[in-house]
Amino acid sequence: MSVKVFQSEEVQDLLKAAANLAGDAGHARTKQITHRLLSDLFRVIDDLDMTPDEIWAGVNYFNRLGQDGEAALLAAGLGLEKYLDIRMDAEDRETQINGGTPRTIEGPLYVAGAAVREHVSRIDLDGDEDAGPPVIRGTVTGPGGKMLENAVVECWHANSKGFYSHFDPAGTQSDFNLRGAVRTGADGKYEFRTLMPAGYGCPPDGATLSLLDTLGRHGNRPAHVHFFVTAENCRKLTTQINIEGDPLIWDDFAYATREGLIPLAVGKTGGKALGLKSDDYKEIEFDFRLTALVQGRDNQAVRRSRASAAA
Ligand code: MBD
Ligand code: FE
Repeated sequence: MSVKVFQSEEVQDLLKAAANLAGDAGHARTKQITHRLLSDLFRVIDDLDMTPDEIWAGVNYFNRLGQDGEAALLAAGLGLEKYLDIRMDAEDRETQINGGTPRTIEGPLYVAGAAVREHVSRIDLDGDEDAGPPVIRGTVTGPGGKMLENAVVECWHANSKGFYSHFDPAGTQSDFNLRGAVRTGADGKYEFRTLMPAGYGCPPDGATLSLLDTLGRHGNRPAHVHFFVTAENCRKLTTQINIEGDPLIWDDFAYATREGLIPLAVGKTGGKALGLKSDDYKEIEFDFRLTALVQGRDNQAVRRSRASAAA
């Protein structure tokens, strides 16, 4: 079958009716986007001669995706979240904002509500036999390289099994294990004492991995640590660092790895004096450079639905 009906008046009228373009009621922007998305979908069905079976498989897939609570995970895996970063990067270039730490995707596993500590936070609340203790430290600077006091660095990462607290399928981690927040002093310094993460893998029975399997892709991320960095009169930075040496660094299913976000992990001794679980530890130094507001506005802070808990 190779019919082409998209351009017909009947179909064009149907699209306008479905998005209520002619009506005054409803939300104009949502109507515009719905009309365009639906139009593009209808066009693809015509162009690729998609069959009813394929359409219903897709509809059913959305149901499964929602049941699994994985829509945001799929958005990362299909590069949609990366695309938003590419667009923000381009906007920054256009407005000549440079010198900031590269942004990279937030991902779906942040939990709001971690206690904010001064300068240093030890965030490994639970033991983890398979993980050594890194210290992640550095400074927060603003436009012009000024050290920022009262900047807040939030950090979250997986344990040695690649599981995040709050979302752990084994359900064995404390609330806020491997999640924390610190406020910088006048020296602009922050420090997290923690345990080394391993890479994340999509839930094996979930809708996301099922599609990735069908595409012949994997659903794994290299070991990484997420950050939000906020300070007065600066734009909120959303970024991650990778743990150097992970074989998946340049094969991340969520496309979050970037040059400039792979600091060295340097072997050190003296961990006992810092209260770490072993004297040998890895020091990861990473400095955050924040950028100025754009016409008084933070144009890179993203509103999205996020988990939260009480610390
Ligand atoms: C993660 O830990 C993550 O960072 C992303 C982007 C997607 C899934 C799990
Ligand atoms: Fe992550």
